[in-house]
Amino acid sequence: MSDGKENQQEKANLTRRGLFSGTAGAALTAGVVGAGGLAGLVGTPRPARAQTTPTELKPGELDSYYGFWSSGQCGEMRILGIPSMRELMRVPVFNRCSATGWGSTNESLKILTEGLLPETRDFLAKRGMKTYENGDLHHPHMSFTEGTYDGRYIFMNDKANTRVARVRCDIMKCDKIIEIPNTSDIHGLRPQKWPRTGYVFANGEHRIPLPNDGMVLDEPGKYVSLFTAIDGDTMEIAWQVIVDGNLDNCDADYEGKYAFSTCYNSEGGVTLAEMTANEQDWAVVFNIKRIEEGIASGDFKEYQGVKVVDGRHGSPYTAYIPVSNSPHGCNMAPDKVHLCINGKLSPTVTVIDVTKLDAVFDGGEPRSAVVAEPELGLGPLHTAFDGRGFAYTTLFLDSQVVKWDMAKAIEKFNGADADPIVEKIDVQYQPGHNHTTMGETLEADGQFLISLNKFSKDRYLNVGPLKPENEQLIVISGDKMDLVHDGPTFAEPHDCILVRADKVNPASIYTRDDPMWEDARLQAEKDGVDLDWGEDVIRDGNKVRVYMHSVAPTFSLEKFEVNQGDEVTIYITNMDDVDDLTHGFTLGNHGIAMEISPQATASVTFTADRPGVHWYYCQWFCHALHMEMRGRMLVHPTAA
Ligand code: RUQ
Ligand code: CUA
Repeated sequence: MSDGKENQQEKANLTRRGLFSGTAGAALTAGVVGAGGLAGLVGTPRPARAQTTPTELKPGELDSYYGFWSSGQCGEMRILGIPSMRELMRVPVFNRCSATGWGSTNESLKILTEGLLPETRDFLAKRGMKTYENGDLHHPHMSFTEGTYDGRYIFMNDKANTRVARVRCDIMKCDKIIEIPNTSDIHGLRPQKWPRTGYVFANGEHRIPLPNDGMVLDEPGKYVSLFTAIDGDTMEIAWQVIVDGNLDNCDADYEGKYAFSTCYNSEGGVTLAEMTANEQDWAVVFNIKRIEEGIASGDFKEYQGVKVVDGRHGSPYTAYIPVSNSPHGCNMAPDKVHLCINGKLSPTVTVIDVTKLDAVFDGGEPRSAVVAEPELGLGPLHTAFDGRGFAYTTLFLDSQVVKWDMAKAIEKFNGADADPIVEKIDVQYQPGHNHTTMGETLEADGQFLISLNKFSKDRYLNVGPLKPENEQLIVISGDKMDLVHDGPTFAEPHDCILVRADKVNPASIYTRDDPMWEDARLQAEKDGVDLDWGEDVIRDGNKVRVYMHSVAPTFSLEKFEVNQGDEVTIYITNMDDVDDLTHGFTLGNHGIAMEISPQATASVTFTADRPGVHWYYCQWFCHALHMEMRGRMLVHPTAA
């Protein structure tokens, strides 16, 4: 390393240490970190931390947790390594992906279209679209078995276009997307924790008429919001419940009895002023067994093929527990007992003892299940847990995370002179979700906390008016919270989960019988082509099917010919079976590119309406002769 570089490295280290040593100082000095400015910062020694949780990885060392990240309006899921905060992968879900061809390959289009409602398909077809091109992915959560992550699937919502998707954890690809009928804008999403997933619960956030067919328009009193239970195995809708108010976030208990949602807009308003007029809104409790019994006994109405029960006030299916105005986060503690409802507009978190809910459903007073309501600070949005009885709540307005003691909060609620607040730490800035390692499972281990901050302001080099967000890693294994890392992210990761690495065990290469390309397999059989090693050009009227395989650095067809106007489908199987040997297929000047990972088949269909010579090439660097991995499509002009 040259002196200059070393100096820079040293500066970077100092900057980091300096910035972490005092957050007030950081706010003042960020953006003016010249050599001179640094001296003052570095002079402030940071308190020694009791280092029980290693945070810094050397090159080549592996992270101890997977982080599964939402990406908000980017529509994809991201995988990070924790504690390094390195971004490891992006998994396209509701978005389009230029690299992998998600949204243009036949395999991805099938997943993106098969779960759409017929009405949506028609609507999109009229606009020349097969599926939506955007999504707003907020909440990725893994499937559970007996209260902990089981490494099968990750489920996630699309707020923008009212969908729920599933990612297979064996290959880290989305395999199902469904549109949720009868409701609008899926927001909160959580899987059932016990005995297994089971149901995936999803909240329709915005209230609309049911049915929303134009017969009711400006009559907000007739709008409703629906809670949906999806069968996580089949990705079919099990049932829906009509509720009062707008549903926001949700969670489930550790007994398989109840699911919960925060619910605002008890006013039934449509403007901000109307929606926040009441002093109180609710936590809604869904009684799963009663709902299942209600459906079995025929107490439902069917809308768009879904069984819908009426869970508005007075129904046997729900309980509405009054909490302060406009609650947001809804977080079940790993002690199996306490549910935290985050106040947002109120400085409080309402703690509900879920063992008291049976009595509420037997006619008890709804507030009798509330066992604490600590005042924590301004703008509490989400709460995470360490498995040791402490809770960590983000304070959006205060730009802080507050660590508090649940037992003390309960004592205080019962009149004891107790202070539940243990510590507050500044975060940069405006935190939304937070999450602890394994914190939403019975294996919560209290090692790390991530604060997902909506604003980064001065924490990074200025990149223009659109700023990244800032995600901060906080060590929580010691007595004091210790902020150890800033990580910029692009719009807008709402939520994440931190999963112990041994819970997830993805494959390194595909198996040839993967269901992902079932259609290609069936078509090759019909065409009498060996999908693995064969290559052929099959003409079927003006449909042409081109089969080839790839082995670095070649495509088995270096040339194929079609006629202008043919509908061409290209099937490529990657017969390499070594880690990292992904090939690609990019067809020049056709807007076509796709990923073909080891032992996978991928296909794409297009109309060959440009006569001439068109090169295709491999866009995944696979070999010393990768640049030469290419071929030609010759398109014969049709006689005019
Ligand atoms: S939300 S910042 Cu979409 Cu989960 Cu709370
Ligand atoms: Cu195959 Cu590059």
